[in-house]
Amino acid sequence: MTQLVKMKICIIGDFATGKTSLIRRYVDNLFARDYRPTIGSNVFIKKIELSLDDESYLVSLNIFEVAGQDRWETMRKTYYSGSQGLIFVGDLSRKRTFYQIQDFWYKDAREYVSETIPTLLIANKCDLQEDISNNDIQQISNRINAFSFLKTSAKENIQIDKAFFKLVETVLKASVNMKVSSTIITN
Ligand code: G3D
Ligand code: MG
Repeated sequence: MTQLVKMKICIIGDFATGKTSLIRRYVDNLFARDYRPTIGSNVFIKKIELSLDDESYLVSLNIFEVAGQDRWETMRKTYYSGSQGLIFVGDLSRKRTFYQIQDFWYKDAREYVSETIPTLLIANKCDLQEDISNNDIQQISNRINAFSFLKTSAKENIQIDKAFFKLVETVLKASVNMKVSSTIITN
């Protein structure tokens, strides 16, 4: 029997790091954009099937992306609340975007979500000249408690499925381990 799971994740990072491009690549044909002015974010939905410990799951993944910065201060609570996983996105061609994750975005998220929330760091635009070393990315990854960092290119379609899949799998494992049955709807 397949268990249906609803999962909310947030994708966070500076303007123009490639958040929308990554999601569009990932969600492709099943792309369902729903701009909700009340939330101030784009919400994208993708259904994913996966197996874990002899159970099969159909995950309805809701990906939230901040649409504009203007209303961030008032909207961020709604945005983060109830999210089960986080993806921080830095732009490999702009070192500063990674330090912004550590100094701003991570701290911002931490006001609303637990330190233990499954977190992935995406280093996007690996098709461009890199402006930051792997060591530096690894350090930032550790500081924000990410379980891993992955280099991607939304332009060249590199490692994008893998990145989202890893996060979904990690969230699912964490919720199964914690027996958070409220996130699992069985029918
Ligand atoms: P955002 O949602 O984080 O603000 P976008 O970022 O997805 O809107 O992308 C910002 C710009 O970066 C876009 O360029 C987009 O095409 C480009 N971009 C996104 N991902 C990659 C990538 O992996 N490699 C390269 N080379 N460019 C990328 P434009 O010029 O359309 O504004
Ligand atoms: Mg965007």
